[in-house]
Parts: sequence; C-alpha cells; structure tokens
Amino acid sequence: MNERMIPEDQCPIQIEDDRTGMNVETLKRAFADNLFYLQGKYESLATQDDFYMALAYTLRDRLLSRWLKTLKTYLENDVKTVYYLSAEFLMGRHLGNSLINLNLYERVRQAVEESGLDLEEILEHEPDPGLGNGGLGRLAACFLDSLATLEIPAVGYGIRYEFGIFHQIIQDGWQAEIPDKWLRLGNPWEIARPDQAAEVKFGGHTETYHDEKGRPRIRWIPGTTVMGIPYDTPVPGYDTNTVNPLRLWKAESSDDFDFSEFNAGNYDGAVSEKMRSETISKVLYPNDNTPQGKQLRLEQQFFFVSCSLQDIIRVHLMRHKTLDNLPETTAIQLNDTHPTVAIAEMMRLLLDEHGLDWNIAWRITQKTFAYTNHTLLPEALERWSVSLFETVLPRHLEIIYEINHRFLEDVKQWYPDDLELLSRLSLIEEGAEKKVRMANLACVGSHAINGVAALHTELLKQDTLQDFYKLWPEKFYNKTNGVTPRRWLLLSNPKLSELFSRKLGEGWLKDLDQLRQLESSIEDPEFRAEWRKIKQHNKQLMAEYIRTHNGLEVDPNSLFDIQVKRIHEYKRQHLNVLNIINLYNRIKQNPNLNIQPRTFIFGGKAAPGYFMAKLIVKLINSVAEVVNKDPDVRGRIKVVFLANFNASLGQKIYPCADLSEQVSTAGKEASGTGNMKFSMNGALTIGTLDGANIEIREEAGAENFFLFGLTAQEVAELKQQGYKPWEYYEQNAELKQTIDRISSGLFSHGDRNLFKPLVDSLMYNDPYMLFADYQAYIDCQDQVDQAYADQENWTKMSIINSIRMGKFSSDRTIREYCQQIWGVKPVKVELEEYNQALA
Ligand code: T68
Repeated sequence: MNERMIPEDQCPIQIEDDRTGMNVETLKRAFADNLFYLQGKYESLATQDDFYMALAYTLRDRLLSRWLKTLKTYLENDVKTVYYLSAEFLMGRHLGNSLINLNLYERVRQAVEESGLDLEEILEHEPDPGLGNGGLGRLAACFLDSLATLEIPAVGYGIRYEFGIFHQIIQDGWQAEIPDKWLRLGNPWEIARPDQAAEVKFGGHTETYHDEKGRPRIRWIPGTTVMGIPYDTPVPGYDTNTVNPLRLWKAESSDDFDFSEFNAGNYDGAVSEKMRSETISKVLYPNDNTPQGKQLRLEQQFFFVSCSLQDIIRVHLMRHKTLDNLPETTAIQLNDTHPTVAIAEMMRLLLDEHGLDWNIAWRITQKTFAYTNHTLLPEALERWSVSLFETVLPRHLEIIYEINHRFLEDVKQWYPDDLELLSRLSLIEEGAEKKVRMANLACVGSHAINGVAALHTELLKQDTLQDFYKLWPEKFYNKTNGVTPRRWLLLSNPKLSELFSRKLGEGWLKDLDQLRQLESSIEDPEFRAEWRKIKQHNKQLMAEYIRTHNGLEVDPNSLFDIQVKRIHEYKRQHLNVLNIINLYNRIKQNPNLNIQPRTFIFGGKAAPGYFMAKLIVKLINSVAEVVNKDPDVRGRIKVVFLANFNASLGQKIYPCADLSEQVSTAGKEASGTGNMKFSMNGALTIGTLDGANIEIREEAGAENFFLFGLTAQEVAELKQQGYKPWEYYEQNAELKQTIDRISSGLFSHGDRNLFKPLVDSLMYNDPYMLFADYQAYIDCQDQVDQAYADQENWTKMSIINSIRMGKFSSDRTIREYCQQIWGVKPVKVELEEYNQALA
C-alpha cells in the first residue's frame, strides 16, 4: 500500500525510528548512522573521540522529544517556573547520566558491545565540563537533576565559559595549571539559539527625560553593547519525561566588525572591539571562597544576569499583558551574591524599560527573588568598589543608592537613634574606598534568605547577617544541602546500587529514605560479606587508577583514608598532613609499631593566586615522597595526591573510601556536600562539628562517627581570649617533633625555608586553629585505627552510615525550596502515544 494513502489518525510514524527508538537494534543503527553522517567517519578510521561523539548524539536525539514536549507543556499550562541563577554549574559528564536517567544503560552497553566497542572506555572520552569551582557549582548541578526528577518547571541560567576550571598537573610536587579546552571536540549536548539572543549594555552615562505623560524618567546611554547568545543543554530527570533546560550565555560582539576601520586598512582595529566583547565569557575565575574584585568579573556577573532577566520577562510577556503578576509565574533563586546585581537590573528593566513606578517595581522584585548564602568567611563576602560600579553600571549604581536611601529611611523609623545599626545595614560601606555590599543588597531585595546547613543558618542569624535577622526574622530559612543519588550512587557505585535494588526494588532512587529498610540486614553476616566485597572491588579499581596515574602500588586491603575538596586553609588539609607526619615519627621510633595499614589519599585544586594553598599541595607531595620510599614504613602507610580532582574523578573516589576527612575549623565550612557523597557510599567520617557534619552525625548516630575538636562556640571563645598557638607547640612533645621535622628540611631535601611560611603561620597566628585541635585529632585517628581492626563491626558502621543518609538526597532539599520558598508545583509531562510505546 502507498504510505501517502494512510489516514492521518493512523499516522505511520516509524515507532522504532532511528532518532527515538530505544531497542538495541535501533540504538546500534543510530550509533552507526551518527558516526557516518555527523562525525563523517568510517568505523575503521574512527577514534574513541568519534565514537563518543556519535553515541552522545544518539542520546541527545532521544532527549529531544522529551525536551520539546516539556517546553510545550509548560507554555500551554502557564506554569510557575523556578529560575536558578548561578555563575557556576559543575554538571559532570552528560553521557553516563543520560543513560541512567533515560534507563538506557544496559541496552546501550549491549548495542556498543555488539558494535565491537567498550562502553566504559567511550564514557571516559567525554571531557568533564568544569564550569565551576567546587561545592557551590556542583550543588547547582545536583539541584537541576532533582528539579527535573521531581517534575518541577525550572531553568538554570549561567555563563558558557569557553575555558572552565583549569586542568591541574603536579610537577615536582607543585601544582601547575593548564587551560581547560573543553569545547575542543565540539559540544554535542548544547543547542545554540541565536534567534533568542539578548543585548547587554555597559558603561556610558544616564540622562533624564520626560515620557509621553510628562513624567520624569531616566535613560541609560551605554558606552558599549554586547550580545548574549543562549546555548541550551537538556537536563533530564530520572525515570520521568521531564527535560528542563540549562541555558548558558556566550558573549559576542554586537557588530561583526567595524567596516569603516576595515576599509581604511586598519584590520586590527576592526576586530579588536569584537575580541573585547567575547572576552566576557572566555574564562571561569578559579577562586572559591575568595572574591576577585576585577572589572571583568563584574562584567561577567552583569552579562549573564541581564540576558537571563530579559529572557524571563520575554517569556512572561508571551502569556501576560502585564508584569504586575510576575511573582505568580516566576521564582528567581540567587546562588550566592554572584548574580545579585539582578536585583538592580530587575528594577532597571521594570522602571526604565517597562515604565513601572518605583513602589510597584520594588514589590515585584522583592516577591520574585530569594537568596542563598554559601559562606561564613567574612573575606568571602562580595563588595564592589563604588567607582568601578559607576564605570561599568552607572544606572545600577543610581538604583542601588535609591534602594539604600528608601531602606535606611525605613530603618530610621523602626530604630530611631541607632546610627551604628544604620551603617552596618547600609548597602554602601563607607571608608577610604566606598564599596557596594552585595550580601546586603541580596537581603534587602529578596523575600527569602537561606543558609545551607542548620549550623550555618544559625551562625548567619547570630553573626554574619544578624542585623537583617533582627529586622526580618521571617525571611530566614535553613535549607540543608543535598546531593543527587542518581550520579553519586547509581552511576558512581553500580555494584552497591545493584545490591540496594536487589533487596529493595528501585524505589530508593527517588526516595532515598527507603534505604533504612536495610537496617534489619546489618546483623546478617552474608549481607556484610557482600558489602565488604563491593567496597573491596571499588578499592581495587582505585588501586589500578593510582598505579596508572601515579605509578604507585597501594594495598587495597589498607584503610583508604581520603580528603578530596578544594585546597583551603580553613579546610585544614595540613591538619591531615600533621597526623601523617606524626604517625611516620612514631613508626621511625618503633619500626614494629602495630597499626592498621593505611593509604592516605588527597585531591583538590588550589586557586592559582593562593600561595598558602599551593604550598599545602607541595607539602602533601613532599611528605608522600619521603614516606612512600622509606623502608622502615614497609608499605604500612602510603600517601597519594591525585591530580586534577573533578566531578568525574569524584565518581571513582567516593565509592572506594573507608574514611572521609571532614576536618574544617568549626564554624567555617557552610555545609559541605562531599561529606554526604562519602557517607552514602559507606565511608565513616572523621570530622568536626561543622556544617552538615553535625546533621550527618545525627542521622548516622554518634557511635558511628569519629568526632573531634572544638565547637564553633569554643573556637569563637578561644579567639576572644587570645589564642596562642606556640603554647600548644611548646607543651605537646609530639606536635613539636612534627613541626620541627618540617622545619628541619626533612621533607624539602634539606631546604629549611621552603615550608617556613606555612610553619610560621601556624606557630604565630594559626587562624584556623590547627594546634588547638591537634591532640584531639591524633587521638581520634587512634580510635579509627582500633575500630578498623574489627572488620565486622566496621562493616556494620559502614552500612549504617550509608543507609541512614536519606536526608541528604537533593530531592529532599529541592522539595523544601519548592514548598517553602518558591511556591512551585510539579507538572506532569505526557509523551505522544507513539513515543510512550517506546519508553
Ligand atoms: C561552598 N562554597 C561552601 N564557593 O564552601 C560549602 N565562592 O560549604 C557548601 O557546601 C557549598 O558551597 C554548597 O553550598 C563554594 O563552593 C565557591 O565555589 C565560590 C566560587 C566563587 C566565589 C566564591
């Protein structure tokens, strides 16, 4: 029969279409087709990179029907949407995640195998998109996964950095940085949407004029304009049809190049403006927890904020005639203060571009925005110099002054006579150089303010943001962080996940509390044996990784003691090192010392301009060099630094840990999220009462957690009294010996100066109180050693840690944001019938 004659209601859509089909045969065909037509390669000449690209396109095709249907559903139903504004998204590799979330892992493995290839090897060829520094960027990525999984209409907005976080290599023990060319192969996951470009203004000046009704208005005459081109990446939920967009903006010049210059023969001048515009989205600033007050950074922040707000308003106006009801369709979350200029930009758009009056515009703004704080370190709070602000964003500075004026007038009414309070609350910091306080702007312009763990929120209320808490206690919320169990268990630890699913079915993946049903298995020796076998398997994989990457043999039966996170003094990697040196000293004094063999593993990047952090990297590697080759140690302790810690390396590390090091000075780590990933994968924690450690210990039970150190309050009190680190050194023989060994040049080929800055900082200042916590930490490590000797009991504690971590699924966190802050509800996405049949 001729196909054209079939009536439309019996549409002959090829159910097993090469772009949607989910069976092995179709997947194989699609893979071969993409290799030929998109990569332009014969199989015989294709590289692993080509195979990766072909497979990525195969998966992207299967996301597209869901993605477009999701968008259509949202538009048709005029749903309230969450817009998550973040300067960073550390998404991790997409391919494995898409396989998991579309439930295609096994079928694609088979299809690839039948094509004569190895899926695991292909997965390793995806560049890890490193568009973030650490916890804050990765949190944004976990949130997007949970939002899609919970079927919440949501868009992530950020910057499409051409270079992400640098690639770290170790040379002679030092960190060296290499640019991250993650777009080198092309990016198969993104779709450019130049038709939805936005124009962003910079610099220039403002002027007053009168509108058609004779009202005075302000106009911004910019010095330059830049185009923002959106690139969309699909974010699929797990086991649902929802696919939300991550929309990242690339900066391009608004004119191709200057033809008059070009025609006059000035070729360089003709392209220079274009190059300057494109610099804006060129590179991610590699600092975590320390702001860089550079003009380009402010330009980056404003660039993506302005593009995103124009986009949000455009979409709202497609369905509504007015912006008065914006808060009913729109919730905007500010991921730290990095996007906080959005409050001024929203006011500018409403006032200057859409002609609203101040009071209405301000009500809309406050009801739309919410702010998450991620740090307690005072030096990490962003403050922009007023003069820089005036140069880059003259109109926004005027608006901020006006917000401040009106706000301080209110405060004067509520608290007459308190001038100190007024100066602390002001959006402008007075002094030699005036500064705009971004956290204050975020607090004033938002209806909700949250910390990321219970202790952190308490400290914000009592300390960092206490004045705002006094004004508006009802604005404050705690939202303890979480991580997605899809990436951090199912994808990272397939063997453990298989065990969970065999015992419980697959419900735990969307309801992590279900793992608690395994409490009854803890006493089952067979279950424990299986648990140990899985951990052993994961440790073996890591031992192989270390052999290939570090050229070092480690014993998979030794205790894997791991600290991976950004290198920062407050995170105290050097406290961990002091314990290693102390243990080394003890072994040297008694070569027959009876200890459990341990492998100390470190990983993490130091900000390139952070001297002390880089010196800590060097110290770790220098101690490793001495310890690893000393015959007296006889392999009982080994020290490993894994270069270039990132999301994909994390997926290999968390599952193999026995012990997770979470040793920050109490009151300094806002939450931590690595602590959650380790615990879920069955590591025990040695940690302080800091950030989310406190809540992890509550869930796991105090008896299953190695606690040490001062509390946040004790830290504050000791500082108040006058902390004298040298007294600890003088009174503690082991500590003295440890420090003296560093100073003696033992770890620096006799160079007594190399580590002097680090030693001096500890001896005479010790801002993070390593010496005060030293003995407690050493004693606690001795307890770990003894506990590990009893393998049956250790296994019980490991199981308990893992199965009681339900609270730390980012699904729980996102549900709380949805209900308490955003007021958004799930929206079901139904696929067309012919696609449903495929699922
Ligand atoms: C982290 N912050 C917190 N900041 O340190 C961590 N900062 O406790 C918390 O768990 C995590 O956020 C998620 O809430 C960061 O990662 C940065 O990376 C950063 C980047 C730029 C400027 C300042």
